[in-house]
Amino acid sequence: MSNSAPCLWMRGGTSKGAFFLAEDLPTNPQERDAFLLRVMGSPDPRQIDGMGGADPLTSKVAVVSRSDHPDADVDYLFLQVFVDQAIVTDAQNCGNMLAGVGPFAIERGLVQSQGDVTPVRIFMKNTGQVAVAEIATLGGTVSYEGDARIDGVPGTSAPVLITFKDTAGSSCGALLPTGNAFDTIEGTRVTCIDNGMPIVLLRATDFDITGQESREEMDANEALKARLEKIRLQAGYLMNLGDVTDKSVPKMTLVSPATNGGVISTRTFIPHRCHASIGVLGAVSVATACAVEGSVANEIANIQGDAMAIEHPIGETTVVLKRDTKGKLESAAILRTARKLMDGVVFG
Ligand code: NQM
Repeated sequence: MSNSAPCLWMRGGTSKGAFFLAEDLPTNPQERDAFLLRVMGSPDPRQIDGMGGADPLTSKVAVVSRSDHPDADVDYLFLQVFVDQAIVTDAQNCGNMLAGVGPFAIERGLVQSQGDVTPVRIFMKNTGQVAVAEIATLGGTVSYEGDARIDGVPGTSAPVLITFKDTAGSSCGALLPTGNAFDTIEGTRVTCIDNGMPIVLLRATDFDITGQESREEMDANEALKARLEKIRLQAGYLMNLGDVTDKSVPKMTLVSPATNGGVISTRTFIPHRCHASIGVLGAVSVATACAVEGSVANEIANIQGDAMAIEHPIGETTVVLKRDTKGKLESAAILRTARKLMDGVVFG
């Protein structure tokens, strides 16, 4: 079993992790996962013996290769390495790490830069759709510096504009996998939706909280987390995901009215810890739910157009929904940034 591999460590959006060429990792998934657990230092709440940051958002892996897909330049497989359990899962996608895939593909020569902005077409293997990321390539090399700003990341960087198409039902087979705008699970009204990320939306007030609590307050609320997990395990079957005990989906998003001029306010469990902000595809799914009549989000959403600011613990993430002439959702676009942090060899 190999115990080292070339690796680029990058921040992608509000996540951080390891980017590998597929050819540099063991082909056997068990061997690959054992290597990645050692690289991150899992299972251990502090990940002290590895590179992981003791947080699901900094314990992530992107595996990239040239694509055979007719509409894509590269394939991207996302792997979530659990922090305190020996689990590596491909059961979810990650739109934040996705922001680093274009720069990585150009850095490694999988895609040639073209002019000042290079579009990189990325086949997301976890869910089977193509996303297009526009990468700044001034002078033919990837530029990381620029004036784009996203909540959750200090300072500014070059923009990475990402457009998603055909994400409805990416993991669950349908945008509304239960066939309903809302369902009742364990006596609680929920909306199950998948527009790139399977999400269960719930009203914060149904849990006797305001929905404005901090990430730390949410994480400390054991009664809330136990009730959410009970609902999540049942939602897994209703959403065609089966037994989700060891899966990182569906995410659980508590919604409340927006307080900063956005469309809606969120606190998202991913699924056992509260997200510092919100995932990219999570935000796309929440924005979509806001537009679904009868959903638990729609009744409190303050919709003013197709640019939907989804509020979260440390700011907002704006999703731009584009529709065809019949009003059917065609694509969703989102602004991210990325930064190269370290290029070298990592040991497992
Ligand atoms: O929803 C965290 C993140 C994510 C996923 C998570 C993501 C997305 O913020 O597209 O990016 O939900 O586990 O990195």
